[in-house]
Amino acid sequence: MIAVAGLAACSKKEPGGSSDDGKLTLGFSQVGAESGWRTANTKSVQEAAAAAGIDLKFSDAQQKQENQIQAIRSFIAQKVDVIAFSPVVESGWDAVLNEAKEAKIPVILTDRAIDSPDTSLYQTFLGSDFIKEGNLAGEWLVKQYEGKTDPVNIVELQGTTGSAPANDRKKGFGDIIAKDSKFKVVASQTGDFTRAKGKEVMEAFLKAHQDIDVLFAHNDDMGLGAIEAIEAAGKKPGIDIKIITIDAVHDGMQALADGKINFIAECSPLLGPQLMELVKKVKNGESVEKRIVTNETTFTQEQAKAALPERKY
Ligand code: GYE
Repeated sequence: MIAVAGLAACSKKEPGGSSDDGKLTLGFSQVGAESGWRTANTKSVQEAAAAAGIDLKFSDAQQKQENQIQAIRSFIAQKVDVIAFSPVVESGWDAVLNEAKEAKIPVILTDRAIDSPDTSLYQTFLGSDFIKEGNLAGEWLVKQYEGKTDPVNIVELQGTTGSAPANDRKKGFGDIIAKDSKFKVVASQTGDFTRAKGKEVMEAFLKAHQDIDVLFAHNDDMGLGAIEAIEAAGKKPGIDIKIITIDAVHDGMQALADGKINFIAECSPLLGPQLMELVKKVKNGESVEKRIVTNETTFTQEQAKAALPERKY
């Protein structure tokens, strides 16, 4: 009896959310506009929604979890068909996602994961394998110093504290270099995924440590900010200090091709088209894979030169 009543209540929900034109409505809560990656991701989501005829309610959280929670609550109040979001940090989502579940609005995680053990709070998670990206960065570094015994002093610019890409890239990189004790992370701090913060923190690293051999930055933008700091300190990025980053957005690829970055592990921001397919499927009640991993590659300086002319972002 109870189950039947529940179903009846569910089928009474107005289809199409607040739009009365019969279009599917998607509420999307974006992290912010902190990096070139994010800008490309936003564009991909907006263009793909338009192409799929999906009515997109887009909200920018300016890197604040409280703004994302507010946006999700407002999507629930507006009775959107599907909610998608890229969680700024991993923890603290259970309450608001339970509200979405109560309201029978399916949720899709894009780009970043949450750490809740309750996987019924979302339908699927579409995005990169950040641990693998960190592994790839570490493996490249290990190869560069093969056969050498001198200590290698590494500084690390972490992404946003508590975010899935910062946690996982740190771990992925750390696991690989831990196998050889010559690799030493002499300083590791957050640069919040931005150019300005990357520059500021690198300036502090350079003041505190005279003998930095390698910079591992969790994204291109922080690496680009750090390049400015390194040049201002009279050193040559890519030569005096080897630089490894993640993303492979246009400016990062340009710096790689110019010899200022040494290696980039790609993280694709072009999630829009796949996301719209998933939105349609979950709305139709079709089953979807719980985890969908993005296809990615890596770039050396030579590969960046070859890829740049065709690069879309
Ligand atoms: O690497 C960084 C952005 O979550 C994968 O967020 C994304 C990361 C990306 O700010 O540039």
